Amino acid sequence: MANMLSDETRPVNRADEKRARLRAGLSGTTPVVAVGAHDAMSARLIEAYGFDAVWVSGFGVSAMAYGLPDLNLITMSETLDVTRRIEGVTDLPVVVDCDNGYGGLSNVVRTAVEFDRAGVAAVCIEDNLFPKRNSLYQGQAQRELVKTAEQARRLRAAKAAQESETFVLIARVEALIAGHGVEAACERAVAYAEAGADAVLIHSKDKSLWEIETFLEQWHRTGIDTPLVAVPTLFPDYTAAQLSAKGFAMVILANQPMRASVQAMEETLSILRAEGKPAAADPHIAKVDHIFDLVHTRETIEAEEADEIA
Ligand code: SPV
Ligand code: MG
Repeated sequence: MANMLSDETRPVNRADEKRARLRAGLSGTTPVVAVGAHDAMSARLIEAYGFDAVWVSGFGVSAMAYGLPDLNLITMSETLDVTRRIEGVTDLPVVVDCDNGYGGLSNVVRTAVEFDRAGVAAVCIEDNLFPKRNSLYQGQAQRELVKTAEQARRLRAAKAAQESETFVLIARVEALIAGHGVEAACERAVAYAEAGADAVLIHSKDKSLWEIETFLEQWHRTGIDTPLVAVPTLFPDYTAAQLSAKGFAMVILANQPMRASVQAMEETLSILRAEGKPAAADPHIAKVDHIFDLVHTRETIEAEEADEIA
């Protein structure tokens, strides 16, 4: 009977509602703050602490779920697998870092289609050539980008292929990270916006914010109103409100929960190693009951045992 309902009375499905919330945030005046999750528990905690969206971090999933470096080693289906677990436990819009879409044009298209079908709010596709290198890595690494026109063609094809109207495609510009300069970065941002990207993520490692400020000057002169996204890992003193005032619609705090988890585990393991008994670690770690609560253990048991047939 659902198809007999008018648009006004048809229930909005969960994916559409989350996408609508993300889109409203991107076009609103207060910034959407997304935080990086690497698993379902980190996503639950991000929601519990009142953030607006979950960023499924490629770095986080590679390192935490697979113990691997962020070098395009995890596949689309492995990312989708972790994403489904995250999507299933949070009411926040989920924005998935799909690296470079795992290959060429057809891989980018398939990535958009599969994540759209999985009900996530958004994917982010970057212009690093396969195999990508994590943008924060400071060591020697070749950083090559897909040619601008080819990346625009891939993004256009992905937008044409998505099956829902509301799915959000974020195009990520790596030109500043790869050392191509502000002008090249702006050219790419314009090309990706014109290809139909719903938002543009401009990544930078410049702590002084000179690159970002200069990019923003050039970008604002184009008059294009596609929302901009920032990842301030390496300019961490700017608040989301300050970045919003500069023109960013969304701010991604990409990896702090992963780094918190690693530090907490290392501190606990070193205490256990030194003291040899669990009591030494107990004051520093979450209570077992807190974990039970976070995953709704009591409610699940009650539902399972309600009206049990004797
Ligand atoms: C990630 O979280 O995987 C990102 C952000 O892509 S960064 O590591 O800064 O490139
Ligand atoms: Mg990434």
